[in-house]
Order: sequence, then structure tokens, then C-alpha cells
Amino acid sequence: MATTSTVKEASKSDSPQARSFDALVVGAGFSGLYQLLCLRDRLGLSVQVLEAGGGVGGTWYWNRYPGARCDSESHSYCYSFSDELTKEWEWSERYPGPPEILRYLNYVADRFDLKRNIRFNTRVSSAHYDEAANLWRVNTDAGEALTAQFLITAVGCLSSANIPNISGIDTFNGRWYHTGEWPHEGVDFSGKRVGLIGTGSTGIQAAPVIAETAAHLTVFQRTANYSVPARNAPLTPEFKRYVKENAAEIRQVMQSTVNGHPFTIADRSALETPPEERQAIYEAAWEIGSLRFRAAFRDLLTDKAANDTAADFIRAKIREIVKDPATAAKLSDFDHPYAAKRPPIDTDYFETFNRDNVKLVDVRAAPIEEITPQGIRTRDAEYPLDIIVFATGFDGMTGSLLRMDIRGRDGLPLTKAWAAGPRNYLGLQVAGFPNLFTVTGPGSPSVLCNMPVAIEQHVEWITDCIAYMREHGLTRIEPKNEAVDAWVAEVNVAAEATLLPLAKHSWYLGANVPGKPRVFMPYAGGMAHYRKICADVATKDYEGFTFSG
Ligand code: N01
Repeated sequence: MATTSTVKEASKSDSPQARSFDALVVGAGFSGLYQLLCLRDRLGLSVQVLEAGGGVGGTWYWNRYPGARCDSESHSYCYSFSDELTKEWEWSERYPGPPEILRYLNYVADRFDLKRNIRFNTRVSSAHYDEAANLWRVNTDAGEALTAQFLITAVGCLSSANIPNISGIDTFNGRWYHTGEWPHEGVDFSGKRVGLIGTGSTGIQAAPVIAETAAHLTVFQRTANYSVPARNAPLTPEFKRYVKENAAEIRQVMQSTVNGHPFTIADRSALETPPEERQAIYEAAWEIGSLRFRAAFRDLLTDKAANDTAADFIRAKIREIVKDPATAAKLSDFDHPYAAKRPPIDTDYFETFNRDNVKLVDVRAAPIEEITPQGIRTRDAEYPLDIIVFATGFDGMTGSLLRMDIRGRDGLPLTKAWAAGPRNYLGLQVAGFPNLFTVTGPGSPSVLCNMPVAIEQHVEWITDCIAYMREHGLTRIEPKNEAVDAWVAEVNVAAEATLLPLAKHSWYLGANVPGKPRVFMPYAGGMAHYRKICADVATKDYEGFTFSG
């Protein structure tokens, strides 16, 4: 970071009476915790974090569904800003589950004494910009009023549950749950007939675990999804040592790659590789498992014919694993290129359909018509159920921001400013909403990147920007309209250069939420390239932004 790293504790924020802050941060997940630390301890600002959950963790606080596990490898799914922290913490498995991630984030929060500036169980109900005072006026659901010069949303990209509006849900005699709002005490499936709607990353993780204890599991699939084995395992002492001894090199790889993972994308073309050699490469990648499969060839996300070779390989694997040919055919009837939707990784997902107590129902062929008191009725049949699990995803990227009643200059609601889709500069700031920063907002690499890498870059950029303003006596920043126009165009160009927009049902496009504008939201130009763009903007005295004060 360009800013001073002098640790300076703020005194104002320590006062329980204080209602006015330099900065308010919404959310206490990976982003909010690090943003608090940077603003409070590096810049000496008074900061209050407001968090709806009862503890730190953000998305991991809520997503405790059976089988939940991160798909980034644990040694890369953590902060890299502190060498001491990296040395101290040790992950136990290749992919961390929610309990271990929550232990980690609590450790970080305690180690850096962050919790004293976080108010839990506090949801922001509105945030309005007061131009005359140059302040954000924030209200909470508990009726509190707070003000701050800077408002920083650290609400995560996937925190607003998408529960489909299926008629009859209120009449259901059983219990129903959304995976993103999972009861902390867990759900007992034993002896129960369970219906699982959704086969995204979540449904694919949950199905095998639910099937183990439920009397019967019916998986309602609308879109067949690719998946590659995760091959989770405990980390060996050798690997743990490797991580500690090579922390700097691992960080360097993560910061130089397209999507922030600790491995690089192979510099070979699937199409130019002879078929036998290509098959051997895919077989080896399948054995290694993880998102590394996507990195087997450089052209999988840019060339449809190259992508078809991966799709064919996975289709053949599904047919090899799943014994019933009709079920295998439904599971592999893909309507989009591999990895054009977020590519899930799994533990025994396809194998689960060989169990006697599991059935796949194709709800694209025969759509769900209603939920009845007894279960789910599709066009063709009624399925009696005791529990329905909605693994139906999120109102991604914009949902949590738009539900917060954010209003900018002249009372302009963000819902209106973004009526046709999100419009901002660098995914960081919205024209007409001065001093509002959105960590991993739409228009930034965010969900196309290993999240902690994207988060650290955003938080540090925002911190540097605020430090710059204070050094120069500036009190207000917002982007110029022409910079926003150019960035929105750039986001579209970057998406069009890939196969990502070909997944018509993707939440990247907002296609999973009825009425949401179809706009490709994340920046697909790569994290390393994006990092450079942001750094260049800062070097040129924040080109594209206007300051006042
Ligand atoms: O949600 P999704 P998710 N009737 O939107 C279906 C991250 N994540 O929670 O494709 C029937 O991907 C929908 O069908 P369709 C990761 O970034 C990470 O699974 O719209 N079906 C789809 O099958 C991921 O991408 C991890 O046709 C309906 C499913 O529900 C993101 O979270 C783990 C329906 C939703 O899939 C979201 O994943 C989990 C309806 N009315 C999640 N509505 C890891 O780190 C929706 N569907 C491993």
C-alpha cells in the first residue's frame, strides 16, 4: 500500500455515545473486517461497522447448509496482508468449510481487536447522502441514526437470497429452507422425504450430504450443470510447510493471474493439442480436481470449439459414473459452455444418483407448477415431501445494495440510477453518490476471482484513495459520468471477449431473478489487468474522478 502503515488507534469510535464517524462500513465478512482495520489502524479514522449477522463471517455466517465448503483452496482463501497472520494460521483441509472459515475470521477479528468497532445484529435500513453537510445519514432497523463522511459497502456479492415465487409455498405442510439462510442449529433430514431445488454450486454440494441421511431425496434440476471432483483431503504436514515457506511466491502467483488462484492457466490450446494428449491432460486434471481443471488449457473460456472438448470430456465422465443412462443423459444435457456459469466442484455429486433413495427430476422438461400442502407438483407429477431445500442462489452482486435504500445527491435512489443495470466506475463508485465506495461491486472482477484477492485489492485502493483525499484537503469524491460510460462499455467488451455471456440462465447476467435487467455484471478482463487499471488511475491523481473540498 502507498499509505502509511503506522498503527494509530482512533479514539472517537471507542466512545459508546458516538453516532458520528469518519466512515461507516456495512458488513463484517472478509471485506468489512479488512476495511475496518485499514481505515482505523492505518489511517486513524473513526469507523463503525454495521453487521446484520450475530457474528463475523458475512456469507459464511449464513451459508451453513449441508456440504457447504469453499471452492478456493484454503491456503489461498485467506488474507495476505500480514506475514505474521499467514505464519500463525494453519488450515486443516484442502477446502475449508464454514466452521473453519468462521474460526479463521474470528481469529483475525480478535487478533486485530476489530470487534469493538462492529455492531452485530444491526441491519442498515437506509443510507441517504446529505449534500449540504457532505455526510451519509444511515438508519438501522433498530431505529438508530448514524452519520459518516464515507460509506463503504462490504456486503458481499452473494448475500441476498433468491427464493423463487412458486405459488402455494405458504400451504406446504412440511418445512422449507433456503441454503443461504440456513438454521444455525442445523436440519435433521433423517427419515424425511427431501426435495432439493437447484443444481448450482450449492445444490451440487448439498445433494450428496442430504442423501446420506434423508429417507429419500428428489433433486429438481432446471439446468444441467458441469462439475469436477473437488478431491478434498486433509492437508499434509509437507503441504502446510510448503505454504509457510513459500508464502511470498504463492501470493505473487495469486496477484498475477487472471482469477486470483494460486495456480496459473496452462499456456497451451485445447484445439492445437493432439486428441490423445488432450485426453491425457483432462484425465490428469480430473484426478487433481478443483478449479484447476479450468486451467488445463488457455482457450477454454474464449473459444467455443476448445470449450466443447472440455464439455465432451465431462459428459463422458458423467455417463461413466451414473449407472442409469436416462439420468446420465439429463445430468449432462448442458445448455451452456463449460465454466460459462460458475463451475462447481463436488464430492460424489454424480455418484449420488446411483443411490436407491435419490431421484432426478427434469423441471425444464416438466416445470414446477406449484407447491402443494404435500409437496411439489410439476406439470407431470406430484412429489410428496417433508422438507424443501431451495438451493436457488442469490440476487447476486446488486441485490444487497439495492435492498438497502441507498440514495445519492438530490435523493436519487440507487434503484433508479441502476434501473437498467449497474453503472459505476471500476466497480468502486457510482456517479451522483459521492463518498460511497462499493467493495467488490458489480463491474469489478469480484466473483470471477478468488474473493480474498479481489477484496484486498479493493480495500487497499479505497484506503489509499481516502488517504490521498486527506493529504490533499479533499472531502468529496465521485466519478465523472464519462468515466462511468467508458467503464460500463469496457465491462461489456471484456465479457464479450469470453464465452461467459453464452450462459443465458446465469446469475452473472442477473438472469436468475425475474425482472432483473440482463447485464453481465462482473468485470471479465482478469484480476491482474484490473489491478493495473486501478493502480494507473490512482497514479494519475485518480483520473476519471472529481474531487471537491
Ligand atoms: O446458486 P446458482 P448457488 N425453479 O444461482 C435453480 C457461489 N458458491 O447458490 O440454472 C427451478 O448458481 C437454477 O436453475 P437455472 C458461487 O459463486 C460458491 O448454487 O437458473 N430451479 C440453478 O440450478 C455460485 O455460483 C460455493 O435454470 C431454479 C440453481 O437454482 C454462487 O454462489 C458454494 C429456480 C441456482 O444456482 C451461487 O450458487 C456455493 C426455479 N424457480 C455457492 N430458481 C463454493 O465456494 C433457481 N433455480 C464452493
